[in-house]
Amino acid sequence: MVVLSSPSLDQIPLIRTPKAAAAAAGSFSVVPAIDLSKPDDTAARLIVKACQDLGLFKVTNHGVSLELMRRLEAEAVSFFSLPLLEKQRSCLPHSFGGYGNKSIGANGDVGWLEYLLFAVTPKQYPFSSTLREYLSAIRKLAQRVLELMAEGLAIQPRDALSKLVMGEQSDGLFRLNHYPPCPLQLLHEFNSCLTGFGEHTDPQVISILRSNNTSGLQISVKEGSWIPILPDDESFFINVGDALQVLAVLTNGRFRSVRHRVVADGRESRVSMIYFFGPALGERIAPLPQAMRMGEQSRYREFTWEEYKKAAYGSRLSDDRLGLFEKS
Ligand code: GA4
Repeated sequence: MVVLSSPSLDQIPLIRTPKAAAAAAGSFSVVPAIDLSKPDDTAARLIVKACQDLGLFKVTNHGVSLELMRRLEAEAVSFFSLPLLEKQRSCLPHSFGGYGNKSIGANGDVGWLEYLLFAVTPKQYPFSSTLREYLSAIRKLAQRVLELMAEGLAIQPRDALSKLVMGEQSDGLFRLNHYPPCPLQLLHEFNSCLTGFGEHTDPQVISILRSNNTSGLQISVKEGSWIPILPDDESFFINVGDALQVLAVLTNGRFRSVRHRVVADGRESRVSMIYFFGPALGERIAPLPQAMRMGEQSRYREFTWEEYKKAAYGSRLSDDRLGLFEKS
């Protein structure tokens, strides 16, 4: 278990999270676990089903070593253990957002967390060799999963989806989040419902998340009801983002950009690392023609990733961003 103190978050403006429906009954959702060592057609079919049912799945036998995952986690823990001033001063090369503390985005959202957020492109140099190694392993994983997805959707060529996010110009982001423990008194006051990262969907194509063994992640498949996800530090959780929901318009059901949030546990430190795979800024985000039936229309007007990203970054975390692009 990771144990970190929370000296830097003392003044956080706290927000209560509405209780999760399923949590009240004490049940946890079982996220489909897709074994990547199984034959491709099996994995491909299961991935597509999970993207339609929940918009979330986890992968096992993914080929990324647990040692690498733990090594990066340990580096994150040492970074977050530094004094606040040092963290704030830490200037990452090519940093996009750098270090952030309780404030999320630019429009007033807050949460019980601190983080490092920065842009990743194949040419850029992340701040440690462990991170470089990790990002390269996750890129390979994303490529594999997106190729399986294309296979499951019967889309040709096999790299139709993966090439959107693998190019030199692709707009990837990486985020290290630390949700510190909080004083017991506060936990009681908030009835164990302290917002870590408020509800939202990810704007990108897919996101690949790994966290330590702490609970906190919840998803919503029905408005207003939340399902806690059992932690699993050996698997990667992969979720559908807004861009993929638009791209994968299927005749037999849509992919869901899953609404998710993190409720701060308060007792344990949660450390998560997420790679968000976005396309190049000029990429057109429109349904893949191969997946649509003849004559079928998209629910959204056409837009580029740049337009969508601009709208997303001007929105509040919980906003329905795709709604802005729906045809009237
Ligand atoms: C959600 C997914 C990623 O964490 C992120 C977030 C971004 C940010 O933290 O700056 C946003 C959020 C995320 C969507 C709406 C806007 C932008 C905060 C926010 C209020 C890095 C991303 O790409 O979009």
